Amino acid sequence: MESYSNTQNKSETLQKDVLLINNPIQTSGSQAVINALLAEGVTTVFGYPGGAIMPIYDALYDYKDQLEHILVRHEQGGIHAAQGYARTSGKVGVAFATSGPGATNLVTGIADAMIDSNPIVCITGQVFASLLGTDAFQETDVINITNPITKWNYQITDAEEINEVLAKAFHIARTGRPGPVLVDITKNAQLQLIEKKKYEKCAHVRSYRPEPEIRTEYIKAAAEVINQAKKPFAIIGQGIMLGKAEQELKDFLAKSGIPVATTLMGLSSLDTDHPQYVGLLGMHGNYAPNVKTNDCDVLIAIGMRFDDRVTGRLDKYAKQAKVIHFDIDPAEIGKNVKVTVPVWGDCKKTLPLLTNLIDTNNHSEWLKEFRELEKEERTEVIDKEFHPTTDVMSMAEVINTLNELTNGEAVIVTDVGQHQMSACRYAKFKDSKLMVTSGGLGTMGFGLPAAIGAWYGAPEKDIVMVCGDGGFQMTLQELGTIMQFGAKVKILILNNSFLGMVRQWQELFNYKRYSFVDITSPDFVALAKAYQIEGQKIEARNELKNALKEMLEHDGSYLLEVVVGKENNVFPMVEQGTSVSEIRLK
Ligand SMILES: Cc1ncc(C[n+]2csc(CCOP(=O)(O)OP(=O)(O)O)c2C)c(N)n1
Repeated sequence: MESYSNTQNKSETLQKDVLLINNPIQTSGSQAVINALLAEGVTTVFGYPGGAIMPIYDALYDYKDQLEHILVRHEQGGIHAAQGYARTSGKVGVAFATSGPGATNLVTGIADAMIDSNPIVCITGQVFASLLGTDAFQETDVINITNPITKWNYQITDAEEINEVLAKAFHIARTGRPGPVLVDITKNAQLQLIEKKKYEKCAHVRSYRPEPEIRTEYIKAAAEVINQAKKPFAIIGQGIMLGKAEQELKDFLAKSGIPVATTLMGLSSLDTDHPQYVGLLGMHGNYAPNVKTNDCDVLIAIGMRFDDRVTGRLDKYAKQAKVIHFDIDPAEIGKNVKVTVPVWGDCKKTLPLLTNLIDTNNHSEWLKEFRELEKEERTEVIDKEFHPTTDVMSMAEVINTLNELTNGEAVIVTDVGQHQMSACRYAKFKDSKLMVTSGGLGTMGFGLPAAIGAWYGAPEKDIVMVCGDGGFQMTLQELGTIMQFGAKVKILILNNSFLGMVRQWQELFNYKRYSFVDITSPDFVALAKAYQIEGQKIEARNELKNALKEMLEHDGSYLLEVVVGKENNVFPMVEQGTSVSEIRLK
């Protein structure tokens, strides 16, 4: 613990804070922080205290009823939980951490939130302003560390800035293309007494334009291209959900009759049983949408960013097609793929404008071409995975059985690896915001804490966290958070006793030289029990359905470990360096 030599006398501070609660004139910086959060409608914060953020925690003490604080077991867990919360609730997730190691423990989650466009506000404590730059105890330059991985960050050294900066932070995190913002507050600013001022929400920041101006001439151009297309294909990303444009998408699809696929991050923006839905794009996505990307004449990309896992080899990506790209972030348009018609703007506004201008159409013959390829994937891959001839279970059959029980209504949270690809390929979704996964960064250890946050964001839903035996061991300490606060998370560990995804690559590309991918695990069920969480382990197929049922019906968190094939691979696969139409079925 740091020395208090730089702080005021402890009991003096305490007395002052107690007096401040009902003081109509004065407030402390810390209380201003709490007031700002309440004014922004924050109800849940995920965090971990420490010396440099103690005044904020002290102020929080008096607001326990209005502001729920979930004490995670590691700051990385705190930010992943805030991400999960943001993803299922559509609101800004908030994470607290202390200076130094607390702040650096947030870094992975901040990078993850940045690349996956999660609206997050991180508040970190910092050493006294007078000590900045002196290598003070637990001092780290979190502003420079997080500069490239935040949408905006700022260090407050004077409490007078708190209202304005936090208002700006929430505005920037949630508007335009959402992202993480970090506000670092020195301890003197937290303790500083200031005059009470009304908190004004921010609606505008100079030189920050969250929404580019909509250019109707480009929407007209897009409509013309679509109206002439014989084989148009829509590919959608998370932008649909971030823009709350699910209905606008459905209207566009209904009128246009165009087949549609999603990216990993776009999963659940559309019912997986939608008649025009043709599957998942990307390295382990479905066969038809990958192949047809290189066959369509018009590619309509909406709220997605042509990630390399989606495009495969860029110089062989959709070269035959005219590309129309809808995005709120102009920097994404033309970044990876040359665009014929750029449509800047919020797709909630641009999509209806487009729908008005397009002809009513029916592309049933073109859709049939997707369905033909789908049949191939079904016989070559899916049927074999759903009904293996071996005794040992496949990941796919576990997810398929889960679908029968959840009916596409559960939130599926994943960790990273083969199980993630399997869950994303096979999970069914009937509603929006039901898929929570680490897409852009691929962060192992994301699953468990994100699932905790997902439950706080949507406590009325079943939260099923699908995880590998490797990734679970990265953040399993968050079982303690579940135990203490009672989040209801169904933990489904698909145990192949390997770091499966890396093993798959070593098998396919490194001549089966399995270099350090063999991983032993503890007794997961006993571990869960140590945290007062019920669970069981199964190995036999005939136990699967009942075990999943028991897990789902259990009132509270539950851990189910399913032993799956050690050397099963996830197919199809677009090998790195190959084109999407060269996707391998086996
Ligand atoms: C923090 C982090 N470290 C390393 C990796 C590289 N990596 C990707 S998948 C994977 C294996 C995951 O193994 P497991 O959690 O058992 O899941 P499986 O692939 O077997 O389903 C690894 C090591 C990563 N994505 N994230």
